[in-house]
Amino acid sequence: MKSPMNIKEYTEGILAKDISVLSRAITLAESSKEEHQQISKQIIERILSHAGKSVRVGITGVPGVGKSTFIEAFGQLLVQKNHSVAVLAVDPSSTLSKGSILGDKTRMEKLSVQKNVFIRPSPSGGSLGGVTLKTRESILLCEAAGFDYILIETVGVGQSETEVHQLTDFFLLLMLAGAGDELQGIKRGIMEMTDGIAITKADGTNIDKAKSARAEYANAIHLFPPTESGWIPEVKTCSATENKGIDEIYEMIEKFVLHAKAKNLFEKKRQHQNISWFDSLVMEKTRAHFFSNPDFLTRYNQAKNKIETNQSTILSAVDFVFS
Ligand SMILES: Nc1nc2c(ncn2[C@@H]2O[C@H](COP(=O)(O)OP(=O)(O)O)[C@@H](O)[C@H]2O)c(=O)[nH]1
Ligand SMILES: [Mg+2]
Repeated sequence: MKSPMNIKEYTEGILAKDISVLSRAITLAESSKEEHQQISKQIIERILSHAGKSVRVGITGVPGVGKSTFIEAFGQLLVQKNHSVAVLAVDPSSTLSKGSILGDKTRMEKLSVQKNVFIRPSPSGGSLGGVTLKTRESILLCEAAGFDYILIETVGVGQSETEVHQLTDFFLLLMLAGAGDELQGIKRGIMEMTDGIAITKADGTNIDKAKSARAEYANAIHLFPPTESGWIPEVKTCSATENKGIDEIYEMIEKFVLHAKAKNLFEKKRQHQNISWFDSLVMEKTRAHFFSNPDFLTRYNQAKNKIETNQSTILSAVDFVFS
């Protein structure tokens, strides 16, 4: 057991970029124990004014597309460019297959031993919404520690992207070049959220396929209305294992950052993000508030029972719960 630290020690440790303190603070933030949450809240209150300066890159795509391998290569490029890098993973499925944490660690072997790099696997347990709340806090803690870039790996399962998108500055979608209809299976919503697309594994016999996929996506992107910011998403190909095209993706993100800064977009986005943070906290509290009320719980259970025994329609059962 490590000796307990007080709030001041936590705060100072984080601001001094002490990785082990940062790591412990994230563990507190992820904990569902009330006492841990209390300490965590106080830490976050204190570091908040130091957060908000990193470039947050969300990296999404179906399992196996190469997210972790891409982060290994991209992270090393960032380090070469003298940036410090924090990597957070948001993968609710990893609670099911505990192996994925191990998988990511081996996939980020070289990156994980670099100075100025911090890699944090997915928080385990909890709902998707819960995971996002925790991820937001982890991001803030990493920002306060002064990381230039925060890379957030999220598995492509629909809901989590939307939530992670809310937390990031640049949303990168990784895609595989498929043999069939390139656009099959891609949810329009995700395409609309992306700031950039990279076709992965553009190496060996896959190069031509990757190039034509790139052309197809580049065309598809023009079918979407331009984003509010005026940024037009770019499509690239890359090979993380051969370290090709990674620098072009870095340039794309840097270009985006310049564009966003010139238009004050970061500030606007952070404001927007704060409101959505506020909203999710209020929602969590509202939920907790209702479910800790015995009368409410009784009506809730009665209503469920009425539905099960066909004594009530769903809609009137809902009315009953709030009656
Ligand atoms: N040929 C090739 N294989 C890759 C590349 N990137 C990843 N892979 C392989 O694809 C598999 C899945 O990669 P991983 O990074 O774990 O994907 P994730 O699930 O999206 O994080 C692994 O076997 C990788 O070695 C690449 O650039 N080229
Ligand atoms: Mg992965």
